[in-house]
Amino acid sequence: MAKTVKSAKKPAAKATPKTAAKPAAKAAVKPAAKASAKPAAKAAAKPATKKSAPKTAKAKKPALKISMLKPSVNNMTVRVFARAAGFDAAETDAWGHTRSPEYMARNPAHLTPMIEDKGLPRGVLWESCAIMQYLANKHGLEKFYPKAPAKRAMVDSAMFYLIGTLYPYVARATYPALNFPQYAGEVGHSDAHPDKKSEAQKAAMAAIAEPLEVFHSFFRDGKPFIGGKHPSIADIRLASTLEFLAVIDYPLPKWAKEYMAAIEKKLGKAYAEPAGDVRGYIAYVKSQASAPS
Ligand SMILES: N[C@@H](CCC(=O)N[C@@H](CS)C(=O)NCC(=O)O)C(=O)O
Repeated sequence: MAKTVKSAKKPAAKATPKTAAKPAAKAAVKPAAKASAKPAAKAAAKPATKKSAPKTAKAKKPALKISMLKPSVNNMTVRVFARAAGFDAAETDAWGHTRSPEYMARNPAHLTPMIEDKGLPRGVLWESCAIMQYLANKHGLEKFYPKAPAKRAMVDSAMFYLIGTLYPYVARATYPALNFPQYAGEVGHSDAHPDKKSEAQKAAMAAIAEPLEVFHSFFRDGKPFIGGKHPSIADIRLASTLEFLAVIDYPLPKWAKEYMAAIEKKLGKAYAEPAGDVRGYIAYVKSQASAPS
């Protein structure tokens, strides 16, 4: 377990996050100070957990620079993975900086999580699943991302299904409660009557049950995790995503609660620490919502 993850910036932000798909907001701000990770140790880029690591010399952990937002489950995914896989990760809080010219020059999609890596053609990579796939490939982390094509295909399918089907429902159901901006073209983003927005939110909430059950019955298929006995990157992605549902008191089925608890138990602090940031943000927005005005 990586004890080495360093947060370069402030604690979980409390203000409204500038998440996905909101037109460029604010004045340009300088990107958060670059974290002080050492340059990627290429040759030594083996995870510290490898049994082959010499016993005498302290095994070097691969260095990793992550730009992230603490309240986000997309970011939580990569933050959990980085810790669980034993990276020497330096995290930079990109809160309020994703639309700055400096950030956008590197990442025109203005998204987090984003990693920096000299080996990449453009030096950076965004999309949580692509980041985990890349790092697992590069460092041979088969425990998280099996190499056998058929097993790998199931992990990929679960992640694409999550990003393409489950996540949009989760976003529509939870973003209004999280005070995150919704995507253009959505009822929640429009100037529709609040009743219509609430109807759309409820419809999205109702739609979550089906894909959720698919993860359980099809992808897990009786196994503790999609990855088998050990959580795969698809499991990290799924458990992190489900964290958002607490903001709407979504009644998770028993299996899902047990599954999330099992992942947290298996990954320990690697999971609990980034989850704490998401949970802290949810507790904060809930306290604001129930506060007398
Ligand atoms: N599918 C992407 C979603 C990434 C995403 O939506 N990131 C949001 C935070 S939840 C973000 O960085 N928004 C900042 C912005 O759009 O300026 C992933 O899984 O990484």
